[in-house]
Amino acid sequence: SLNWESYSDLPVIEEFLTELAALYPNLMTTSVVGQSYEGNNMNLVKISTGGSGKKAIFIDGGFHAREWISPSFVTWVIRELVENYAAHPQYVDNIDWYIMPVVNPDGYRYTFAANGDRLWRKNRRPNDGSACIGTDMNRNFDFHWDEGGSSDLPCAETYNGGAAFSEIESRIIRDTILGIANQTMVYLTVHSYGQYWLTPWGYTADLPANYDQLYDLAVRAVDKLTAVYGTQYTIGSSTNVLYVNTGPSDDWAMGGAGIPYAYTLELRDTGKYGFELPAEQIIPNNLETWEAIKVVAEDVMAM
Ligand code: 0X9
Ligand code: ZN
Repeated sequence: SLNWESYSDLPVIEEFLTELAALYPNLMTTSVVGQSYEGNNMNLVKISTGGSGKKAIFIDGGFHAREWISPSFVTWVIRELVENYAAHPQYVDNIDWYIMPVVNPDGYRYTFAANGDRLWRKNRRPNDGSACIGTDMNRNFDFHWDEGGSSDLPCAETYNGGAAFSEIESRIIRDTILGIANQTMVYLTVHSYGQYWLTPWGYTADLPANYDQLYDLAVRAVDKLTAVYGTQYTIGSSTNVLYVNTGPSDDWAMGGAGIPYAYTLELRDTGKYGFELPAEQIIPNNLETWEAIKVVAEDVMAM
């Protein structure tokens, strides 16, 4: 069963979701919002005490297959909100949480497979007219799509898919977010690595109109994260602190879906182990990052 002492493949994560939802039916429901290209489930967790008109936070993990700490952290958030509800009931009483722990399930499973590739990034749909497989789902969203920092070549790691929303997984994420966009205040997409707390935009060095607010919340969240073990994060807009890239989900969440706050989190580390973060770091990573999520939740409660 799922623990945070090692990394878990999709079936173990799904079993965890099913079991937790069965134990806490008044707090958590899981649904399958679609199937990936290879027929894996696209799971959506809703954590809520019911009622209507509540503000929401949407979190996804596993965009990039090899970033194993991402689903590991996102499942930790689920556990914390549900199993540890009594320690901080206000987060679930006042906020609806929508969480998709593994949005690239085919790629994720491939990184665990004996005949797979631990460092696979993209999804697993074969490309027409090419021997190379997969699209970078974080270059596939329809907001300034294909305007730089993505590739038109199917063999590239940052292949944009050839058209916006060419990928079934991207479309399922899009439709899921659009279904709750009017209540969603914050979109968080969890990646690794680099220890960055990124705001849009990726398509331009210009800053979003609400950048001061985006930045202010990020600083307070990162302060709490750093306070746990001293882990340093870099905060800023994607273009300004990382690189130009177009078609990522956070740009679309703000620019396309109209969600006021969107962030990409790049979790541990800064490159010593990179995507292959040792399992001993899972719990420390998750403990410190959870402190930041609490700050986001407190702000959403005040919005
Ligand atoms: O390049 C990416 O997709 C992300 N980094 S990663 O190493 N996890 O692949 C960064 C995306 C940042 N978001 C925007 N540029 N808007
Ligand atoms: Zn990533």
